[in-house]
Amino acid sequence: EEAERTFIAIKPDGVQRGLIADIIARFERKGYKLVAVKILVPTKEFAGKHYAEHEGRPFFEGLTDFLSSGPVLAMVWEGQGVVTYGRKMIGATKPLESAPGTIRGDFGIQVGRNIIHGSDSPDSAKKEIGLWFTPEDLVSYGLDIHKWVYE
Ligand code: YYY
Ligand code: MG
Repeated sequence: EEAERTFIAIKPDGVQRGLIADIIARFERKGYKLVAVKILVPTKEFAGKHYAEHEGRPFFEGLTDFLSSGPVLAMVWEGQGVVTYGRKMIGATKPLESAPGTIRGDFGIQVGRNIIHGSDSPDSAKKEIGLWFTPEDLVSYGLDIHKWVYE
């Protein structure tokens, strides 16, 4: 059975606010494995591809302008339940509706500055990982803590 993976990106606001280490620590402490990571400034066109499902919505221009406005930390995380649980750790789309303890709940206020992206399904995860990374970018390695995280 194939390992479950999700695409996580810290948006320009999260990078500028110095939240990279805090966010990585949350996924790491949960027991998930980091299999790819890079920092880059996406072009507006690339941001549009990433958010293609939202093309035509009133917030699309602002959203793609914002995602391409500065460095983004793109990551792939692996582990059981990582797509759904990753979204739980991220919180609701609107930070003021995100529970305290979630990333958006702890760090954000407005929807257009909600710090982080996470794939919403295994299908989107596959698409987004394929858009942001090549297969060779994904590192395959064993993690010795896994015997303490998984039965
Ligand atoms: O998956 P998630 O990021 O939680 O929300 P989406 O509904 O996919 O929207 C993507 C992105 O668009 C959201 O993170 C912020 C922005 N956005 C917005 O600026 N205003 C909205 N009313 C809805 C979404
Ligand atoms: Mg979404």
